[in-house]
Amino acid sequence: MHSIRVIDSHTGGEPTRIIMSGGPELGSGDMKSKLVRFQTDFDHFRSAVVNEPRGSDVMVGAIYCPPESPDQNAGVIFFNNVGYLGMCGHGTIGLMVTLLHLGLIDLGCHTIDTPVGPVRTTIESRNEVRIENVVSYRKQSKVEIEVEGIGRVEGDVAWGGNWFFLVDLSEEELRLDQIETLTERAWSIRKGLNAQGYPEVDHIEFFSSVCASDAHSKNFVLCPGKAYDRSPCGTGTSAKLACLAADQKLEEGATWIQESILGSKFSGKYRWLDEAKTQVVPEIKGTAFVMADSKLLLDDADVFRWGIR
Ligand code: PYC
Repeated sequence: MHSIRVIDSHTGGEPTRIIMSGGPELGSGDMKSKLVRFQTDFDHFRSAVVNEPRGSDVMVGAIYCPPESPDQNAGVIFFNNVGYLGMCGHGTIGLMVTLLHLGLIDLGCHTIDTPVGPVRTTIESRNEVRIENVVSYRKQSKVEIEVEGIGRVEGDVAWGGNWFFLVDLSEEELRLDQIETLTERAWSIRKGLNAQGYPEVDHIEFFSSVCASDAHSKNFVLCPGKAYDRSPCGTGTSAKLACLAADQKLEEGATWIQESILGSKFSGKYRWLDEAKTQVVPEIKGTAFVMADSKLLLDDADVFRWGIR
């Protein structure tokens, strides 16, 4: 019988399950090479941890690793029901709250290595974390695609640690009781986009200006495995900040409150990385809660021990 110790948390309603021990041995090297080893040799661990019957489509998993260099505090690789994520904002907030809960780190500043670069974090209290995300940018604005069953759709392609297609639905109200139609709409857009020259984009983000009075925008984010993000999505909010900056719709340093489809909120701001103003360094702040400290058991006799794939 193999056992894996995991800690579950949620950030604005979006779960994160972190492998603390009993996970795959990823060896030494940088986070990119650890990610390749995970994908190539140990993908069954990913499925065992996040897929049914132990997990669900919405579960985001993570493996806590040693950092690339002793100057950093930890390394992390995020994954989901279908594969791996470059970065994960809600997951990093969950990771920091988890490490604090376990007494592995203190309040204050810590740098975490991810496969797409280091992320600086500040744990402000037991549940509140600020992250300085990886450099983000808008790759292309006003991309027009033809979507089966919908017609012409326009949006921006942007990087916020993952690739996003951001569609402005300003006049529409994004409501929880429309999850199924929003999911199908976003999935059709993703298929159209991937077929029409943007294979890298795996997150679709709708945003509306119909939102809570203390927010600037409400979003609906469809993740790569067709589950919607319950949180406002840290990498999606970073991509949004990059677009706002490029359009000169938000001043450097000004606060942006992003509401999720559930009503949970992240606050964000950005600073320009370069004088030419092509890339931003986003900062995202959110709240996470630890929910479980458990041992997953993988019984050799169980045909579903590596999850339903
Ligand atoms: O918070 O960056 C995020 C995220 C990505 C996928 C789900 N959440």
